[in-house]
Amino acid sequence: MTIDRSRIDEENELRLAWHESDLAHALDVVGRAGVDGEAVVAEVARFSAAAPSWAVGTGGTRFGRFPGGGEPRDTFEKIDDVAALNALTGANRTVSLHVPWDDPGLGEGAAELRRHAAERDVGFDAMNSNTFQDNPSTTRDGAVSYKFGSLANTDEAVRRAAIDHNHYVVDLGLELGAKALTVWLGDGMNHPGQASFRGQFERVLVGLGEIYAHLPADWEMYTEHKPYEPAFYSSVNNDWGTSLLLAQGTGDRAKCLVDLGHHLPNTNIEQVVSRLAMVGRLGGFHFNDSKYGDDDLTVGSITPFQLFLIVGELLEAGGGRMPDAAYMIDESHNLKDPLEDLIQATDALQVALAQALCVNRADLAEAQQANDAARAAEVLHRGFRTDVRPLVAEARRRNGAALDPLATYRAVGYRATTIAARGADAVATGL
Ligand code: LRH
Ligand code: MN
Repeated sequence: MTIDRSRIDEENELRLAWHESDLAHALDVVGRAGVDGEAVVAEVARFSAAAPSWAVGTGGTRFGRFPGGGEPRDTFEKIDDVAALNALTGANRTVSLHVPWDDPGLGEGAAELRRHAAERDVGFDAMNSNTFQDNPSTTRDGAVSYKFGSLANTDEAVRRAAIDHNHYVVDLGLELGAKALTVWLGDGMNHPGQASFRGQFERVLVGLGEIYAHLPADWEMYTEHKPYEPAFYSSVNNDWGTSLLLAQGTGDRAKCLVDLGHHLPNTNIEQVVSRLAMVGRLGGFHFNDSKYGDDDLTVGSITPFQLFLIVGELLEAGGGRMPDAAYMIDESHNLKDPLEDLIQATDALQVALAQALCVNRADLAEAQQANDAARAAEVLHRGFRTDVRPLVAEARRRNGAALDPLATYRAVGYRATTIAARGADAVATGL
């Protein structure tokens, strides 16, 4: 199941004349701000964000889940959908797997999945382990439970099982061609006094050390912080400070992953990004958006200015280009068609990048040096308020993708074909 690229070309053909006049105008507008529009298009075309395997199906909450049908029934079909997504956006070239939700098994299983993905030009991004749910393949068939945590658990047998699971995820990722492991822990407390803050931290640090020791030399490991949920009094890796302590205490190739939804209200996330980049420990991102908690909503749908500022800090860290890091999307699609949501999330990232690239960095630095806050704001907002959509569409077109991916997704009727092939009641594994 893939998207016929000639259909994408046909849809682009319908829009080409408008696009070319819009593009000429956009290049002229940014040129007058001293910004090289062609360089913006090129840098946007270079960008890619991994699709989360756990979000190509419908997500839900504890109050309900409303699958839309035609969802991928296994990891092979999840990769088919990521390939279709990438054909439309040109900017989702990899998938991030979550084990055991995705587990082809070592050996022939992994080799078959790797072939399947390669045939569809989809690579494997950071692998995700899962020691926040009890699953026979991670709990020694129920011999242990993660109810009271995994790496932070006071029970050595539980910690051992969690470390072994992460070793397995690394071994699987190695066979698939991945180059990183993300460790997010649900470990924490629900009740004051339930455990020792220091004890939990020290046990996690030891566990991460044992996982890190198993990493191939060219791999990185990401610690993902989160203030609460599923623990509702404290999480062991609760914020960027703790995540940085864990990464620095584990090894040079241990870095911090910033999930935008894992910050308490009003946290200055762009400053967190600046700090982690400054000390060389910014490993990756889980992009999404939120209004209240870890809502996992569409990237840029609630706080697009914050996203623009975060990307601005990345360009600052990368000398005007996006620094090498694991850019990934982490969303839960409760209402929209998962692929339509991922198309809009990717577009929001491409737009934020183009807007941040349209900020004249020299003018901004000059205004900052002169403590001219009003001018600094003018320079910044000029970038944010530039209509960069033609530049983003051109970047997609140059990647052989769709000028208008959502309209093209609907025009080619991909979801109807998956419902026909997989069934209206086909539901994906995941959250
Ligand atoms: C935790 C999290 C983590 C994943 C999970 C699917 O909230 O962000 O990155 O393992 O979502
Ligand atoms: Mn995440």
